[in-house]
Amino acid sequence: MTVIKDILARQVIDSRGNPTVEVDVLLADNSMGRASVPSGASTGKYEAFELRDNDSKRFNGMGVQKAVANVNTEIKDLLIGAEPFDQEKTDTSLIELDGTENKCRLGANAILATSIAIAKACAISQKCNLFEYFGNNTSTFLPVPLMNIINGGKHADNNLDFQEFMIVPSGADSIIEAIRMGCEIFQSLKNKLAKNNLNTAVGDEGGFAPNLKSNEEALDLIADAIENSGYKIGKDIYFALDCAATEYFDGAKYNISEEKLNMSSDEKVNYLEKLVKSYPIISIEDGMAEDDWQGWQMLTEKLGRRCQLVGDDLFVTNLERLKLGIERNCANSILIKPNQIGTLTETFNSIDLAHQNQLSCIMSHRSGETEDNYISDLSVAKNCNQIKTGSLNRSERLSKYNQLIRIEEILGNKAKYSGPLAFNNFTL
Ligand code: 2PG
Ligand code: MG
Repeated sequence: MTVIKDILARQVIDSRGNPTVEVDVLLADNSMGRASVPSGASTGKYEAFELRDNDSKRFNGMGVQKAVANVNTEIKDLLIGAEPFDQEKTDTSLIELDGTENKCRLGANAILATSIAIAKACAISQKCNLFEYFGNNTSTFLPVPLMNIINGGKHADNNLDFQEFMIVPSGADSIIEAIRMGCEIFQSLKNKLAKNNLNTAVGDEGGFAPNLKSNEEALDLIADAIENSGYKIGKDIYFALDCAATEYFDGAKYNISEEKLNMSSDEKVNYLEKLVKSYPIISIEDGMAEDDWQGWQMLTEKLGRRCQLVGDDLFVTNLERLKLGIERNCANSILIKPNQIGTLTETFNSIDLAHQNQLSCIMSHRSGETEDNYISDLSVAKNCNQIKTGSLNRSERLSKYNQLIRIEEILGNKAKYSGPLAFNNFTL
C-alpha cells in the first residue's frame, strides 16, 4: 500500500485569462496525479467558496496565490504520509480541516484540485484510467453531449439573455458520431450566420454570439443549420436551453430585454411552455431563478413530464439543496459541477441521491475552463448519461470531447452510447 509523498500547487491560467489552481500529487510509488479547477461566470449564490486574492495590483484581484499557499502548507501537512485510496476519508479530512460550511477558509478551488489530483494519482498507481478507477462493470455508457453553439447571457457580449442554445445529438449511435454531427452543424451554423451578415465571433464556451431579435430567431437559425447538415430535428437532434434565469430575475420579474418582456413567474412558465410546443426542446436548465421555488414548482408541474428540467444554480451540486428540490417537486434533473461543492465525494453523493430519486444527471464544465478533462471520465464512471461541455471549438472544450472519443475506443465493443435512453423519462 502506497502513501502520499508530496503535494505541490501552482497558479495556472484558465480559458478567460484568469488564474486558477493546479495541484500535483505524488505517491510513494512515484504515481503522479495533476488536476486544475474551472471557474463560473453565472455562479449560483449557494456555491462553495472560490478563494481569490482580491489584490487589485495582480490579475485585477483574480489571483489564487492564497488558495495555492493553502495547498502547499496546511493541506500538504495534513495529507503527507496518508493512504490515498479511500477518497471519502481524504475528502472528509479536507472538509474538516477547512472547518467552514462553504469551504471559505481554504477555498473550494484549493480543496477540489487536491481531491481530484489524489484520485488521478490513485488511478495511475492502479494502472487504470480515471473512469475505470471510479467506475464499475456498468460504467460503459458514453454520455449524450449537450453542445452549446449559441452563447448569450454572461458568456458573451451580445444582446441575448438566455445563456446557452444547445444541440443534443441523441440520435447518434456512438460518441464519435455525435461529435461529428455537432461539428458539421457548428460549421453549417457559421456559414448561415455569415450569409445573414451576423457576427461569427464566439463566446466563452465557443458558441457563436450574434445579436438577435429573439430566442426564436436563435432556434430558427440552429434549425436551419441542422437541416442543411442533413439531420432531422426531433429525431437525430433535439434542442436544449440554459436560460440561467437568475441572471435576469430582479426578485419579482423575469426581464428578457431583447424581446422587451417583463414577466411574472407564471408568465415565464407560459413563455417556456410556448417554446417547448414550437420546438423539439428536450431540456431546459435554470428556467426559473435560484430562489423562485414556487416558480420551479409551477414549471415542473406544467412541463416536467415532457421535458428535462435541470437545476443548476437551484441545486449547486449540493445534497441539501437537492433534498429540498425533491421534497418540493422542483426540477427532474441536476447539473453536476464538482467545483460548486468542492470535493469528489460530495459530488458523487449528489449524483447518487439524484439517481435514487429518478432525477437525471448532467456532468458539466464551467464557462472558465482549463485543458483538464476529468469531467469526461467522471461522466462515464458515474453513469451520468449526459455531459455539457460547450461548443465544437476552443481547446478547453475539445479536450473533454476528445477524452470521450478515447474512452469509447478503450471500451471497445463494451461501449454504449446513451442515446435516447438518456431522455426516456420524457414524452416529447
Ligand atoms: C452554467 C455554466 C456552464 P458558468 O450556467 O451552466 O455552462 O456556466 O460556469 O458560468 O456558471
Ligand atoms: Mg447553468
